[in-house]
Amino acid sequence: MSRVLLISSNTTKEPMPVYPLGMALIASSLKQDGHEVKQLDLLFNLENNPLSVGRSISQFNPDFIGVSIRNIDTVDSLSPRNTWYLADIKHLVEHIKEACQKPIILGGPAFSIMPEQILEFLGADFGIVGEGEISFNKLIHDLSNNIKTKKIRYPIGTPINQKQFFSPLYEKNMVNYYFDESGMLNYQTKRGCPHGCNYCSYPLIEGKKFRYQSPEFVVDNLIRLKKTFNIDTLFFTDSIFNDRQGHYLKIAELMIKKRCGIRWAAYFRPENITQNELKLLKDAGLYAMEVGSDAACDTTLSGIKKSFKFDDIFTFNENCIKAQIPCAHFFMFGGPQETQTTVKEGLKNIERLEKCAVFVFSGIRILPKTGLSKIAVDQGIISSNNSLLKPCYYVSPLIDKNWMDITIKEAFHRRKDRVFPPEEGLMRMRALKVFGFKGLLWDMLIKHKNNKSRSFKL
Ligand code: B12
Repeated sequence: MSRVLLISSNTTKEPMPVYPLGMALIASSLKQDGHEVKQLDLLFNLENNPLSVGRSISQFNPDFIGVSIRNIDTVDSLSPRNTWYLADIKHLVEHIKEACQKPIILGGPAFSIMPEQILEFLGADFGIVGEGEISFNKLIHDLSNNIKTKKIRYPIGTPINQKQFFSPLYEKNMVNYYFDESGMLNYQTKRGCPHGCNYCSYPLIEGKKFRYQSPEFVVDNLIRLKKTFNIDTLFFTDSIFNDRQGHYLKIAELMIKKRCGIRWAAYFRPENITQNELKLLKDAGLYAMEVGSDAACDTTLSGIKKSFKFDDIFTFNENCIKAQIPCAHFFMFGGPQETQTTVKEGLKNIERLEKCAVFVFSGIRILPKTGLSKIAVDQGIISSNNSLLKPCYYVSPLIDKNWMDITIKEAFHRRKDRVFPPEEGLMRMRALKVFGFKGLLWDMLIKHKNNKSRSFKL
């Protein structure tokens, strides 16, 4: 059996610190196989001890080191911080190499989006694309037995099945830190995304088919989380919570039946949802929805290959108002087929969305192996040999970005529930945090009848 040091390299606290769930799952699967595991979370540890990496390596003396990489950048073309997280992670890898000569294995959502580029840039030894629970154990087995192996493994082709899901190995001191800082913990109930949106990386990370945990498994884990750590609020990290098969409703039913007592938020796709379903979700603890509306008119929705129309977004929002569930819609302007006409139409459409928060991004981060990257090459926006490691944004050649940004800003002027540029939202969140507020916080920007204690005068 091996000694494995897992390091979560993510240190960003914006928009909130996010518990390193991927690392907790890898730790769980390694433990189950009998390995000795230490989880080192840089965000939590560096605050307490900047020397934690070197110290952990010399104290724990690992045989293997796994580095989890969550973010590449902020996906925000207007971010004045212009953050590119991989630079710090390169320093981390150099630091590890100075401390020991053990194999460094990379994984995580950011790594899975551009594995070849990141492995080369960081100079690590191996990498696993997509879910790592079973494949990490196999890699360790092969390396320990001198079995020849490729530098990068792609387990997405043989995804883990329903019975192979693991319960995350949450650690008490980390849970306390993240819950205190962000007011929530996280849990994933299923993997995969069957939708073919052309800019999106989710199928690269999780595969194209939904793979569900059984409702019993989910709810037992939630109850354990609550009992062990006294956690009452969480975010379901599923790419999309409302799958068309209605598996999410079964989870909600069981949460009610077992009196789970947890309030939660999740990502929703703006598709047909009935009042009865919304009531069920609310009874099960749903308190806020982040809606992947993504483009603001039918032309640009079809430009990014969405199968819904703006009317669906509108109806979804109206249903949520009736059910009194706060919603935040996320839109990207500047995608394929964006013109002055579609920007104006989109802003008019957004005006129709009442009692909700709206966040707008300008341009779309181009990621490799996506339909958008092909369009960008065809339109001469990027060259075909661009590694896309550094932030690169698609902006429709039919639009002047400056004009678009100014027009959106003017349209949202003086509205607290409309956020553009995205950094504006971070500033509002920071201000609220100073007053001790925690959580998603955008729900405080909306007037809702059932939301009195958390409402802002607009
Ligand atoms: C939910 C989510 C959020 C929520 C998180 C809520 C919460 N409290 O947890 C919110 C809205 C807050 C959020 C914010 C952001 N997010 Co986000 N988010 C996601 C999402 C949909 C799921 C992440 C998740 O938790 N998955 C579940 C866990 C269990 O899976 P996992 O971490 O991938 O781990 C598995 C594998 O990756 C692998 N693995 C993980 N670690 C390791 C380590 C080793 C050694 C190995 C072998 C394998 C391995 O095995 C794990 C188990 O199978 C992903 C997209 C996606 N589908 O992955 C984007 C994603 C991670 N986010 C992204 C980004 C950019 C951000 C923000 C920077 C956006 C912004 N400007 O605000 C912030 C950063 C927040 C932060 N503090 O880090 C990007 C990151 C890549 C990139 N383009 O840079 C993603 C991939 C989406 C995208 N646009 O492409 N996010």
